[in-house]
Amino acid sequence: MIPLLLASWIAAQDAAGAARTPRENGLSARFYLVGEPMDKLYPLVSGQTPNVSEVLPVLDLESDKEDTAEGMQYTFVTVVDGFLVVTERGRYGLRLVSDDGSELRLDGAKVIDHDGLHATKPKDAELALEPGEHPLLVRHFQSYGGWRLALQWKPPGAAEFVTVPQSALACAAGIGLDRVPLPVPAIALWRGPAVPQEVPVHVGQQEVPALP
Ligand SMILES: [Ca+2]
Repeated sequence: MIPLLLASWIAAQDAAGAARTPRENGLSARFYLVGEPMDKLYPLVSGQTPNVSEVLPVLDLESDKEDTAEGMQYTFVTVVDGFLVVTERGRYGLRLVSDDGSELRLDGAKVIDHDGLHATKPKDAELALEPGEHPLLVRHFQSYGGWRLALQWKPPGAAEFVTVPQSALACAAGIGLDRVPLPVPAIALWRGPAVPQEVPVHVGQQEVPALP
């Protein structure tokens, strides 16, 4: 009984949220020039302006064919967020392909931990998903050499992983408009002994509390 009530409440909240914030298909991506080597994902000190902010139709970036982060390709942090839009209940394979490290959070939980310095390689998870919008956050860092960041999935019944299509991605409408001229001062990473903050999640122009 309680799970049913909880599911109804969550569905109502989802519906209310969808009504409040206009959506467009795609994901919000923000790139932050770092200017120093990194060996893992570090939280960003909050309140910093990204060097590039745009809405991507799909997440399938590669250094050799993308100029999204041109001029800052050596060391940068990428934050991508929005929603995974599921129309069919079932078990979904999710895959992050990255160079260097990355992680995927879905519905507030870290579902793929692909952190650390590494060349392009995949890491997978399999989740049971209900229909609806699932808040999604991808963090990524690039520290020299080539770079890559892609989000793929294997919906129920599919045989292979494919790039998550634009129709299954959503973000708040009208947020991919900032483009800050380079060069700008390098951003600050949090290197304190504890991690008191996380990368803020942007939904529209609103900065919402960090995910657990
Ligand atoms: Ca690299």
